[in-house]
Amino acid sequence: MYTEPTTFSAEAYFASQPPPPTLQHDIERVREFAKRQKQEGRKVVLVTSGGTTVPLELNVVRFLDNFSAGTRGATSAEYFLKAGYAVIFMHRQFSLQPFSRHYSHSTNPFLDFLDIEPSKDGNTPVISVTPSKRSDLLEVLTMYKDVHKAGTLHTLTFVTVDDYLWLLRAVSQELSVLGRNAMFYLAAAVSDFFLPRQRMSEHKIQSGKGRLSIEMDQVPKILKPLVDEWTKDGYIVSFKLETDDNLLLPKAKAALKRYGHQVVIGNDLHRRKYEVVFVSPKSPSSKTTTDQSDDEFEEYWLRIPIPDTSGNVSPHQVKEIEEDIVAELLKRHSAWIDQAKTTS
Ligand code: 9Z3
Repeated sequence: MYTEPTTFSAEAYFASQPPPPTLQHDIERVREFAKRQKQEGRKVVLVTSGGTTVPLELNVVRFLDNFSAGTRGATSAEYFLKAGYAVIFMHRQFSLQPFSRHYSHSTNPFLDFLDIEPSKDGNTPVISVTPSKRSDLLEVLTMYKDVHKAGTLHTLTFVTVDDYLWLLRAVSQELSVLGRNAMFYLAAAVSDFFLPRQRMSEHKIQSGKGRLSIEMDQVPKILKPLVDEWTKDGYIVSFKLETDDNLLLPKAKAALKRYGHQVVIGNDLHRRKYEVVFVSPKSPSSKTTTDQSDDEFEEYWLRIPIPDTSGNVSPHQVKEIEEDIVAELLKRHSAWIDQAKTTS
């Protein structure tokens, strides 16, 4: 008989919440991808991106969602690819993706910069790209085609927090073959609370009975087994999102003490596109512990100027903070790899 735990450990969670139906297929593709990248000598980064949902019904009509358009993840994935990394891009279905993000239907719909030219021979008209948009498109399209040809981008999709957690566990286990050459860039906005399947209503929750109360459980803290069990040597970067500035640094440090990974990137919801803070242990080799004092962590602030929003600048010309975030991480990841060589 199923007895529900009061708080879910990762183990209890995976024992009671079913895997997504495509998990086995996804794992096999990731295994092949990781093997090929290893043979070809590339570093691999898992980028998670977008928000997870928490369904309230088994036949789901309603769900809770987490804020995230997927800009951070999709943009960063492009910079990792440019730097020669292979990328596993694990994203929320329909959130932004590398390359196509430049032509998002809401901010830069591609139909708006296609022209129809009358045909010269009286037959089919010709479609052409508006001249002012050509150079940007050419640059994005060239990168996109190159990445396809090189086979360095692998995409996975999640919707619910269940999908996300099952996938994260499986992918991280597969990436352990890469040892220190694997990086985890956990930019997805992951639900903190969920409704276990065993307590979900089968059908649409009916209205007409007044206030709706739903008691949710805490999603297990998945960074702990990620660091300790699933990928012992991977370079792990998590993100901390806050709306209260005063909480950002204490929460980032608390996460490092608790999980013992390499970097927490803190961002404030409203300033996230122009300012982030890297928090990491002062000595990267030291294992963090819960009783570690706050001065054993260092903070590194990254800021870019707030761009001109007059609309005169092409989205492609605007400086993106992810370029600097990724550049900083490339240095840190290399140092982390070199460190293992000198200590072994
Ligand atoms: C982030 O903090 C991301 O930077 C954003 C990116 C979600 C703010 P957008 O996709 O936004 O560019 O619109 N991601 C992590 C959020 C999160 O759920 N963090 C957990 C927490 O803060 C820890 S893993 O507790």
